[in-house]
Amino acid sequence: MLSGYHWLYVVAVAAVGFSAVARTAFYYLLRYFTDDVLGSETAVSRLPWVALGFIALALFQGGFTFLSGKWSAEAAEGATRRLRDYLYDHIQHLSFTYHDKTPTGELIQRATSDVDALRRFYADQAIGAGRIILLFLVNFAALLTLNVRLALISIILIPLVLLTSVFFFRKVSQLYEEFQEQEAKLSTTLQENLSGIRVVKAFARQAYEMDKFEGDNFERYTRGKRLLIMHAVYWPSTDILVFAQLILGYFVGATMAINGIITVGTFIAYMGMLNMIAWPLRQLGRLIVDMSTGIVSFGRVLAIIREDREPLDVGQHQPTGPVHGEIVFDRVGFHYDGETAVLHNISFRCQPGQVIALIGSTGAGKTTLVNLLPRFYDYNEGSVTLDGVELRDYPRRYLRQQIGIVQQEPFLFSRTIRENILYGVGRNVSDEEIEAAARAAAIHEVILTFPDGYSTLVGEKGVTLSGGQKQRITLARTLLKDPRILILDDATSSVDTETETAIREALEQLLPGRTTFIIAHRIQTVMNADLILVMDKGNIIQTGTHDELMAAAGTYQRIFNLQSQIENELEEDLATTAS
Ligand code: TTP
Ligand code: MG
Repeated sequence: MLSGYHWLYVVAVAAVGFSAVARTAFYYLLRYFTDDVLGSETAVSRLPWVALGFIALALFQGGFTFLSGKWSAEAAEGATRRLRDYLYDHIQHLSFTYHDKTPTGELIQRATSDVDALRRFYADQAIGAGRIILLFLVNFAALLTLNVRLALISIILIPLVLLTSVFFFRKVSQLYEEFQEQEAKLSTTLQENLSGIRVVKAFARQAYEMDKFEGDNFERYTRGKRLLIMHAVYWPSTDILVFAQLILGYFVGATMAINGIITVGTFIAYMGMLNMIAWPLRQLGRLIVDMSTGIVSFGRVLAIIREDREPLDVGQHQPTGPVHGEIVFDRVGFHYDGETAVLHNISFRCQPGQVIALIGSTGAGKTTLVNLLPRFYDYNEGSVTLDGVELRDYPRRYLRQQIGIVQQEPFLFSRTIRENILYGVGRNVSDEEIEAAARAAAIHEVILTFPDGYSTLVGEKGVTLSGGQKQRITLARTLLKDPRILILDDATSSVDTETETAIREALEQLLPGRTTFIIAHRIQTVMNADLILVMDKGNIIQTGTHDELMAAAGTYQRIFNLQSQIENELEEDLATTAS
C-alpha cells in the first residue's frame, strides 16, 4: 500500500531530522550567549546578531516541522486511500461462503474504523517515532560533545522508561483488541437493527432490542474504560521516572558547574538538551502504546485481505461463444457447512431451450440447486455438466454472464429504476430495449405512473416499491441481460395471478432457445414445463411432464388437487356472493 510513497516518507523523516538539528543548535547558541556574550565588553553590539540567530533557528525548525507534517500526511492519506479502495474491491470478490458467515457490521467496522487507525499510524505514529529517535540521537551526540560523563548520566534511567512502555504496550494491545471486537459487535447490532427496523416495529420489540443494544454498549463502555485507565496509569508512572532522571541530571550538572568543571553556559545548554532527551522518550513510550492500536487494526484488516478471492476468470475450459444450455446433473450432492447434506443424489438432464420447473416444499433445496449453476457454490459430489463440460471448469465470470438469475429475495439499489434495470448489462442499451424488458415483466405501465417514470429513485431517497413491483423490476433487469440460461427463483411469488399470466405469456415469447429454470409453488406456473422436478428434503422425488405426473399417484398430483380444490372453493364463494 505504501509503494510510491516511500520517498515521501524518507523526505518527511529527513525534514524531521533538520528540525531536530535546529533545536539542538538552539542550545549551543544559548551556551555561547551565556559564556561568551553576556559577560564580554562588546556584549551590546553582539546582542542583535545573537537575537537574529535565535529567530533564524526558530524559523528553520518551524519550517521543517511543517514540511514533515505535510509530507507524512500526504503519504498516509494516499496509502490509506489505496487501502480502502483495495479492501472494497477485495470484499466484493470474496466467496458467498465467506459472506454467509461474516456479519456485515464486522466488515464495515474493519473497512472504516480499523483503516482509520492505520491512517493514524502512518500519519502520526510512524513519523512521530522517527522524530523522537532522531531527537534522541542528535541531542545525545550533542551532549557527548559537551561532557561525556554528563551525557551518560542523562540516559541512565531511560531503559526503565522503555521497559515500562513495552509493558504497557502489551497490556494496551490486548485491551484494544477486545475493545475493537466489541465495537464491531455494536456496529453489527446497529446495522442489523436498522435493516430489520420494520420487523422490530411490527412486533413492538423496541424495548427488547434496546436491552440487547444496551448490554453490548455497556460492555463497550467497560472495555473502553479499561483501555483509557491503562493509558491513564501509563502517564504518571513514566512521569515519575522522567522526573527522577531530570533531577539526577540537574543535580550532577549543577555540582559540576559549582565545582567549575563545566561552565554555566554549558550547564544551561545541558539542561535544555536533557529535556529534549527525556520528554520525547516518554512520548516514545506513549507512541509505542498507541502503535499497538495500529498494529491490532492492521491484523484485523489483514485478516480480510488474507481471505482468498474467488477467481472470476480462472477455469480449465475457456469458452469463446455463448452456451447452448444442455445441462446434466449426475448424482450431485451438496452441503453448505461441510456436515448436513442439503442436496442428495440429484440427477436429471435437459436439452438446450427446455423449460425445467422445480416444485416442492419449502426448504427442499430448490434455491440451493439452481445456485450451483452460476457457481455461487460448488457441488461436493457427483457432476454437473454444461454443454458436456464440467461446470467446475468454467470461469465464474462466463457462467454469470451467460446465466441470468432472478433471485428469490429481490434487491434493488438506491438508484433510479433505469439504473436498476440496466444493472446487469455492460453495453449501451436503447430506451426501447429497456421498455421492452419492462413490458415483458409487466412493470412498464406501473413505472409510467411514478412521478419521474424511469428516472424515479428507488429506496431511501425515492419511492418505496411494493414487493411485487420490486420483483418485476428485478425480472426486467434479468430479461434485459438476455441470458442464454434463465433462472426464475420464485420470481412471480408476490404477483397476482392475472399479472402472472401476463408475464408467463410474455416469457413464452422470449423463452424459445433459452434454457429456463422456473421455481414456483403454484402448479399453474410450472405445468407447461418440459420437465418438472418435484423436490423434497434435498431429493428429487418425482420427475416428468405435467401429464405424466398427473397420471401417477404422488406428491405432484396431491398438490395439484389441493390447489384446484382451493381455487374451486374460492370461485364458488365468489359466485354465491355475486348472486
Ligand atoms: P433452500 O435451497 O433455500 O430451499 P428452497 O429454495 O427449496 O426453499 P423455499 O421454497 O422456501 O425457497 O434451502 C435448503 C436448505 O439449505 C435449508 O435447510 C436451508 C439451507 N440453506 C443453508 O444452509 N444456507 C443457505 O445459504 C441457503 C440458501 C439454504
Ligand atoms: Mg428458495
